[in-house]
Amino acid sequence: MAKTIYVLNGPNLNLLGTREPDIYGHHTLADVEKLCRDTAARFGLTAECRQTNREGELVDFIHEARDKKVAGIVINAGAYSHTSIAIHDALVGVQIPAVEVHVSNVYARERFRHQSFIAKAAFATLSGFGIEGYGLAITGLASKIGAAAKS
Ligand code: CA2
Repeated sequence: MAKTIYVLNGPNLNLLGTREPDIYGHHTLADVEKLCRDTAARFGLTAECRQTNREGELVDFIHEARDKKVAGIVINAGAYSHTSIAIHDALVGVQIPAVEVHVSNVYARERFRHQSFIAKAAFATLSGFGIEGYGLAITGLASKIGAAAKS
């Protein structure tokens, strides 16, 4: 059976493509999720995509990933990246390989975006590649978990 990965998006990422295109581009969350499903399929993986505006629900999704024996997590925790010890602790607790993604280059923005609690629990971070960062994250995650590209 195909291995499953979770793609988790946090607060306000449902607004992608509707405002601030200079920072976040024109693509929508639906575009992100399609890109993730398509990229995962290239490695024989199934991407299950979730978005929530609630911190605790992100924690619940991470716990659910452990219960369902998910092979990896791609997470853009949005603004919670910069504040949430709870999400950090959940990722450390489940011991599932995780990649952090940011659409924008957070290091070229306000100082408060330079800190990430998620980065400390992830094996890699991608920031500033636009939505392509999700595809790159899945490619890196596939390599990490030993999922080879299908011909
Ligand atoms: O660059 C990213 O992916 C962020 O995680 C996006 C978060 C931000 O708080 C992080 O610092 C960096 C915000 C997501 C809000 O997305 C919007 C998209 C369009 C219009 C308004 C908000």
